[in-house]
Amino acid sequence: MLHLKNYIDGAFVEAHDGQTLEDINPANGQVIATIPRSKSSDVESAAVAAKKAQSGWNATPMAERITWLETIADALESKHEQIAQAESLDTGKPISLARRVDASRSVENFRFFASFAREQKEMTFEMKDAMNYVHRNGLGVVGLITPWNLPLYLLSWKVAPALLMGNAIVAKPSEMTPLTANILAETLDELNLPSGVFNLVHGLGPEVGQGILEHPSINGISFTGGTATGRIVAATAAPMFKKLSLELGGKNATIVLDDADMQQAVDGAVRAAFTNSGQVCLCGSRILVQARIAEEFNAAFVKAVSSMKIGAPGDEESQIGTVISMEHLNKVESYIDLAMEEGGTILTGGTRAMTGRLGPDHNGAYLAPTVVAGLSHLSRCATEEIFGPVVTIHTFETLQEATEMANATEYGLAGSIWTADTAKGKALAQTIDTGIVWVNTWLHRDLRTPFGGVKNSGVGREGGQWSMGFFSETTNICVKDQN
Ligand code: TXE
Repeated sequence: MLHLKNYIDGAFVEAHDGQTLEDINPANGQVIATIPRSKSSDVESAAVAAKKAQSGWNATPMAERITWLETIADALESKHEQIAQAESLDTGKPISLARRVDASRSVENFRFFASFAREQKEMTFEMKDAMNYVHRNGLGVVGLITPWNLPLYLLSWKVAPALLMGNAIVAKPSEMTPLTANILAETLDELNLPSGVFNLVHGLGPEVGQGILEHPSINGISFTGGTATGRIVAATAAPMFKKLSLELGGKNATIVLDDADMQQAVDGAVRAAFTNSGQVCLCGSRILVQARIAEEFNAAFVKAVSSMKIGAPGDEESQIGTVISMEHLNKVESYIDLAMEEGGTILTGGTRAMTGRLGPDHNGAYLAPTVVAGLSHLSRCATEEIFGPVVTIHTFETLQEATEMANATEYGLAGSIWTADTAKGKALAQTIDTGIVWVNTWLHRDLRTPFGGVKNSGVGREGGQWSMGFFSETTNICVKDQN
C-alpha cells in the first residue's frame, strides 16, 4: 500500500496533524493508498511557499517557462504507462481508455501550451505619437481544484497554463483519485522545478478545498467539479474578488436527425453516452432522435450498448469498468429507481455487473450500461446530471422541438448533432444553449478553442488564449514618442 504525502515548498510532507484518509479501489473495495487529511494550516504552508516562489517564477523569461513545459511533457511521456495504470486503478476506468485519453492528454496539455505560447506575438497598438504594449503578468498564486473523473487530464489542463503565465500553484486533487497528482509532484521534484512553484495539498473538499478558496494570498481559483460545489466556490471566492473559472456539470443532448448516417450516429451516441462510464462532463446522457428513424435507431443503439464489454479495469478488453465508488454507484442506481417511478422502461442494463465473479474484482462498483426510454424530456432523470452509465432516449418531430428539448435543462455545457446535412447541423447547433456543439463527432478537441459552459455549467472559458488570459493580469504600457 502507498503512503502519499503533500508536496509543499519542494518537500514531501505529512499533514501537520498527521491525519490520513484512505484511497479506495472501486473495483474491489481495497485500500490502494493513504493520503494526508490536510487542513487549513497545511494550505497556509503551501500558500506561503507559493507566494515566496511566485515573483521569481514570474520573472523567469517566458521562453524558459515554455522550455519547462516541454521538459515536463517529456518526463510525463516517459511515465505514460505508469500514469495510465495509476489512473485505471484509482478510477476503475478501463486501462485502454486511461492510456488513450488520460495519460496521452496529460502529456499533450503541457506540449500544447508550450507550442501555442511560442506562436504568440506581442500585442501592440500604435498611436500617432505613442506605442501601446500589452503585457501579461502572472495572477500570483492560483488554487487549482480538480475532480475524480479525469484526474491528471484536468489537473494538467490547469497546471500547464498556470505555470506558463508565471503563477505559483496550490493544487488539490480529488481525495478519491490522488495517485496521478502525486506522480506529477514527483516528476516536478525530479526535474527540480523551483521549490514552492507547485504545491500539492491532499484532503477533503470542505477542509482543504475550502481552505484554498478562503486563503487571502490565493488570487485566482480554477475549479472543475459538480455544480453544487461550484456554487460554494463562487459564494466563497467572489466576495474576496478572486478571479474565478468554473467548469461544472452538464446534461448534454445527442441529437440524431432523420438523415443521419445510421451507423455513424449509433457509434457516436454510444461513445458520447458511455465513455468513462458516462462520467465525463461532456457525455451525451440524453439522446433525442427524430421520430421517422426512432425505431430503427433505438434498436441499433440498444444492440450496440448491450454488446459492450464490461470488465475489470486492468483487463485489456474492457470497454466499461466501474464507476468511481460504491457510494456513487448507489447514487446512480437511485436514478434508475427514479426512472421506474417516473414511468420509464429499461431497454438494456439497469443492473449491477460482475457480481457473480470470483476473484479480486468481485463486488466492485460495476453497473451495466443502461438505456431508459419512455420518460418525459422534463423528467428528473432527463434533466439532472446522473454522471454514470445511464442514458435516456426521447423522440422529436421538428428541429424546433429538438432545440426546445435540448435547452430544457439548467445546464449548458456541450452536445452533438448527427446529420448528413452539415449546413443544417451547423444552423441547429447555433440554437443550442451550450458552450460547445459537435456536428457528426463528439469530444473532438482542438485545444486552441474556447471551452466552457453556459447557464449552470460554468463561468469563463479555458483553452488556448482563454487559459492564458485567465491565468494572467493583462496590463498596458503606453510609451510616448520622444521627438
Ligand atoms: O464533485 P465535487 P463530487 C458532478 C457529478 C457528480 C457530482 C458530485 O454529477 O456526481 O458532481 O461529485 C472539491 N470547497 N461532477 O462530489 O464535490 C473536491 O474535493 C472546495 C461533475 O466528487 O464537486 C474535489 O477536489 N472544494 C464533474 C472537487 O471539489 C471542494 C466532475 C470536485 O468535487 C469543496 C466531478 C468545497 N466546499 C463531478 N467540496 C465535471 N464537471 O467534470 C468539494 N470540493
